[in-house]
Amino acid sequence: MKPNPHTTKSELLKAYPAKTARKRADQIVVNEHRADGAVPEIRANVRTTPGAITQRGCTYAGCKGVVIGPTRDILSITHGPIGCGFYSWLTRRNQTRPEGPDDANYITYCLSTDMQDEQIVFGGEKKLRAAIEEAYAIFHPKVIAIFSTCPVGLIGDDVHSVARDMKEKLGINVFGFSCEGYKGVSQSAGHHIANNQLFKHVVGTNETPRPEKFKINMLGEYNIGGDAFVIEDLLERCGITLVSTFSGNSTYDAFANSHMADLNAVMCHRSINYVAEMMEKKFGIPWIKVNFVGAEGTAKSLRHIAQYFNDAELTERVENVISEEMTAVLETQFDVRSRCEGKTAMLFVGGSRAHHYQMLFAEMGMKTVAAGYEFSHRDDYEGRRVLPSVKVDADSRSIEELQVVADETRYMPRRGPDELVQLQTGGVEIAGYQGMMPEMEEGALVIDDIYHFETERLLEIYKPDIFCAGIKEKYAVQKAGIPCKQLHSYDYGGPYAGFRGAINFYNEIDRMVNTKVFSYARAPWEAEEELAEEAIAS
Ligand code: CFM
Repeated sequence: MKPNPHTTKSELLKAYPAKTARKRADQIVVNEHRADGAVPEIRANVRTTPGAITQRGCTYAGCKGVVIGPTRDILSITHGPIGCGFYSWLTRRNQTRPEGPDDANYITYCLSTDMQDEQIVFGGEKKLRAAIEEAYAIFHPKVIAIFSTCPVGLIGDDVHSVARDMKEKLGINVFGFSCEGYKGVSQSAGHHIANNQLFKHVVGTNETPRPEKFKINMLGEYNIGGDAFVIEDLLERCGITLVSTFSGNSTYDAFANSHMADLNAVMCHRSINYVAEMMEKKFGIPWIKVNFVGAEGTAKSLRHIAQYFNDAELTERVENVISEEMTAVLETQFDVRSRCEGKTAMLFVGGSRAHHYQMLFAEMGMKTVAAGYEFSHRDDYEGRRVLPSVKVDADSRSIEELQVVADETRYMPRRGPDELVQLQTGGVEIAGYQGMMPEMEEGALVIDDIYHFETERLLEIYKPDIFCAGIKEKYAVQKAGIPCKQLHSYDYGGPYAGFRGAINFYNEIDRMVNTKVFSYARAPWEAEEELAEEAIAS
């Protein structure tokens, strides 16, 4: 029998003390669409209850690991105890492809100031200066970024003044991030801080003109498992120039030159919408939401880019690429549907994939019965139309909101107001994102920042055919007899973006949901019980 989402919600809440349950109730929502298309309000981007096991990461992780980390030629130095650097070293599967042996690639390195008790007591700026000089002498990078960990904020080291001095002394770009782990309620704060500094210190600092006709930036695509390579290939075949990607397979110079593009295509809205908004204000570059996860989403995104440029030849090339790819996609879809149709999935991951990957499951005939983000905001759940009513609390207020105005000489609206209206009527939404909930089924459970206790209860109640999360959840889920697909790192798989990626995903999920291996698994104590029963019986 299909579990009732309302009863499930009360079941989850009844384990908590009254006050916690009251607050938590607003973060666990049954998706019910109203006639005007609106969805229920969800509480999001708030502190995790102390004592709960959350899936979330910290602000430093969102800044250093997520947004800046994938850029190969920015030399990143973690200012703090060695653990923060070490545990953020190569743990995200962002791939990069240097253009030749001389192209800088620092991703494989882990640089840290290795703060000790002495620095905690007497300050760490001296050690930071020395570290920057040492790193410069070894690598001669064109840019150095400094990332603050919790103790840096607690003792009051001024990484920004160190960066300014070093910039002058070394003659290269050096800038710092006040991305102390505790700065926000999750890694989401780190995204915002990274966006701000990239915008202040990098975007628009390289004026090399770009002669190409159809120039875009891809925002919020981080090349996990090679996704960006697939997208790059598709765009190239369509004749669309990728000026920069924020920040999968990216370089510093591409960011610096990114204001030369005529369109920003936003993939992960949560992590990078700030750069999109600021580039629109300062340079006049419109942005649209795209989604290259799922064959249908990929086709739609390519078509929207073509509509934006409104060029017959481009449109024809895009249509050709789509039809070249779709034959193989449909063949695999047909095949996997025979085994996967009607199976159920749960997705609890990050700030955009819990939405995007539902499309891939739908293409396989699978149903998403519950989903949620770790750290997204209400607009990622309910759509940007709720933005005016989002309450800004003290935690969000501590993150700088840059005041951006049109650039005196470089502001150039890429499309006139009439053209923008025309695009909207043609189905290309400018600066819009509908969010996850409007696209989810009626009665599906939506849970923000899911706590581990709730994960275990959901598995018992719903027994989904697959659960998607990360490494921290994986083995607990599999011990419950349910396969777990990591949607952060893709386990060892991928790419899953684009048409080719969709085929990869269909095949892997088909294999996972149809394997019998988990039903054979016995915990040692279960085996002992069985032996004891057998002994009694004989
Ligand atoms: Fe954006 Fe990401 Fe995600 Fe994210 Fe992330 Fe990631 Fe993610 Mo892990 S930027 S919000 S902070 S799509 S690292 S590539 S998989 S939680 S859903």
